[in-house]
Amino acid sequence: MTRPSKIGAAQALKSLPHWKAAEGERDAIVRTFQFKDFNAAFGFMTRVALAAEKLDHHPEWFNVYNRVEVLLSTHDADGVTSLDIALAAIMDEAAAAL
Ligand code: H2B
Repeated sequence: MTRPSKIGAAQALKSLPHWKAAEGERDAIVRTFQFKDFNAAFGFMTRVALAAEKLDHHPEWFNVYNRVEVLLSTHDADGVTSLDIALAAIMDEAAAAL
C-alpha cells in the first residue's frame, strides 16, 4: 500500500483544535485526554486500538489512571501525515462519546 507523504504538524493542526505540536525535534502532534476514571480511559484506548489496527497506523501513548497522553507521527514519513489527522479525529470522536 502507498503510504501518505508528510504534511507537517503546523498544517495538520489547522483542522485539529484540541491538538498541539510536540515539543522538541520531532514533527508530531500531541493531546492529553482526561477521563472519569481508569475504566473510561482504558475503554477509550481499546476502541482506538481497534481503529488503529484497521488503519495500520498506531499511536504512541502513555496511560496513568484516568489520563492518556498521545503522540501521533508517521514513522515511515518522518512526520505528520493524513494518517495522523485521521487517527486524531477518531480519538477526538471516541473521547467525546464517553
Ligand atoms: N504507525 C505509525 N504511527 N507510523 C508508521 O509509520 C507506521 C505505523 N507504520 N504503524 C506501519 C505500522 C508499518 O510499520 C506497517 C509495516 O505497515
